[in-house]
Amino acid sequence: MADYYTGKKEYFPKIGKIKYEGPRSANPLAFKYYNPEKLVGKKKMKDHLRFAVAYWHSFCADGTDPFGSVTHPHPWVTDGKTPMDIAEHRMDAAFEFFTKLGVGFYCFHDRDMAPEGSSPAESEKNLFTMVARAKKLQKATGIKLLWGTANLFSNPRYMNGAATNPEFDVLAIAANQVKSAIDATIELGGQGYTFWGGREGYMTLLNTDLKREKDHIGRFLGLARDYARKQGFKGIFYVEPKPMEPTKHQYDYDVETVALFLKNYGLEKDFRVNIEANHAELAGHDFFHELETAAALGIFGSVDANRGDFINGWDTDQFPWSYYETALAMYAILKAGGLSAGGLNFDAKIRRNSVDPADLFIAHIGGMDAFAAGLEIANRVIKDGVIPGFVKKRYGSFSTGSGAKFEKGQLSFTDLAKLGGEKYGKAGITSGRQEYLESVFNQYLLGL
Ligand code: XLS
Ligand code: CA
Ligand code: CA
Repeated sequence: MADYYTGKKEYFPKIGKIKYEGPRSANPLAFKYYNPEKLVGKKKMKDHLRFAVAYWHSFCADGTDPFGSVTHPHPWVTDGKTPMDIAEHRMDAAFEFFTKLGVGFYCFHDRDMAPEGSSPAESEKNLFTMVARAKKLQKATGIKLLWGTANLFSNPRYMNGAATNPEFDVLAIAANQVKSAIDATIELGGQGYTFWGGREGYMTLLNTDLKREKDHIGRFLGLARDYARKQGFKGIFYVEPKPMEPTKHQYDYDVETVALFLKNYGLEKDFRVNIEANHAELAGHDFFHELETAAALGIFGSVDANRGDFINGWDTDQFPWSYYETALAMYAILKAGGLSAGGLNFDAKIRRNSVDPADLFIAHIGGMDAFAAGLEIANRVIKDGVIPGFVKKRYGSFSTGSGAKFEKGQLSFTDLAKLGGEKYGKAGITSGRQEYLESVFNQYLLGL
């Protein structure tokens, strides 16, 4: 059993269970808006928001960037004797963090949890040793696995892609790795399994057969799904769109691109999208757009809640803080029927110069508060009904008469043209009232 639970070692000894203290609290280690048991509409906040912590950024990332070395020397790493020893201590620290923070879920890559061995068999053994420990810790704490995934981008063998690698052997090695990661996810009762195509794209088309690569990854995902279903996996598969970085062009560019990809390869029944706010921005969209698009296409699944920086054009993976962003996101999510089996995963890292051990807590608390406030604002928008009512009315001409017939497919193009001929006049000169709606939204933001 883990160090923390046997009382042998605490990794965050100065920090206790984080509590809700309300908006006026000056305690950085308390929630200001996230009050897990509070009812918002018919559900508790914690059930609306389904927060998850990302294992990789929180317990593996060490502040290294292309310009500098480690700034976060984690005690579970510096005290560790072997890679497996480090992995065990890291997991204990992780579960201590999850419980003190009070989140219900976590997400992991195979290689975050267990070190790669010198053979596939050794890697699998390492992973399953750690899975056994995680299973005990999940049972002791009630923390659940939102989704698992395989890291198919760090090892040099994946420099030309994994499922889209021009060499068949690499694709087969990736399958071997994904099989173990799926088995691990099933063993831990994971509610989802994610595919993020980090190196599944190209750096130049001069060396790339785009058609073959897309066919290969389409087939790969289908085979992985069939395997997982056969093993009894009942959860949701996610593709996580991202337009670029580390490749120049990634095949799962954005939600719309992924939707077509899923249809083309017969994956649309089992797969949904895991939408990351930061990736939406990199694709030239806003987060709201990607969420609404996914909902419209019936593939909305889960969320990576980390944002970018509008001034920087890369994946900064920062914790959310803007109420506009979280309120618009929660508005889209509530309209889509909520998160169901998905969650809000903080795929975010503290800044390199955030070196106080409390910073990891404060970052998550801030992100959770931002989404809790966003949820309340979105709930007010929906409850009050002015904005949704405006939209409904705006399309009212399609709800009755000829408009309704058109939507039901009861008009031919000739019928339509004939009606158009009769409708000449003032049609179309109607205000979209954007500024009005924006100012109404601002009122909800302040709770009015
Ligand atoms: C990287 C991605 C990655 C996925 C999981 O940009 O966000 O962290 O979420 O592989
Ligand atoms: Ca990211
Ligand atoms: Ca992500």
